[in-house]
Amino acid sequence: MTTPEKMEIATLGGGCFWCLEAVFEQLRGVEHALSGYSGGTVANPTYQQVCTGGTGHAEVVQITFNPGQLSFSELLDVFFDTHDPTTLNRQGADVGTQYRSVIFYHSPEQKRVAEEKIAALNDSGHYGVPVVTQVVPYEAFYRAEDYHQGYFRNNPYQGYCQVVVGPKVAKFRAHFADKIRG
Ligand code: MHO
Repeated sequence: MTTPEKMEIATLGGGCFWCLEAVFEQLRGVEHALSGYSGGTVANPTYQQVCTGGTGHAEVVQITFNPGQLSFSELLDVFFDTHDPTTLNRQGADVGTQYRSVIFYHSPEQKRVAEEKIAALNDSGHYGVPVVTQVVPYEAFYRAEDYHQGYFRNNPYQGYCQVVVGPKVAKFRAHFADKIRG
């Protein structure tokens, strides 16, 4: 008999949640990835409200993962490779605080790992410019509307999916070929 593994939760913002969700749901060790909103001032915001930037939420993906198969540090390696953590409140053409790069930590350990990862990226000059990713305590997550869940999987031919999400997923699959779920 094997004891069930205790799952860990991570909540990450790195631009449009369609992108992050599409990447993380393919990562081995991830049980599920949900698109939603964190870090704002009103409960249960709608997508329309978040899009205005006025509620303060970031588009995020909440990831439930098995730390026995995938560490939080490995999860962050994927996060930092698949979005641009150097552009403040912006990912490519998507501009606004809802697209900010942010790690909502769920434990002192996650906070430490995140801060160490960012320091290491900055020390190595990996991006050539400083990382602007926020590291802030997790407070709440509001699941996005149903049509946002699995958006890339369900709408692969939608324009944004073809132009923005698809290339990010392809890059992830090339860089982390050994970590893709079977
Ligand atoms: N600029 C894109 C972003 C989508 S994302 C879920 C759009 O409006 O379609 O924020």
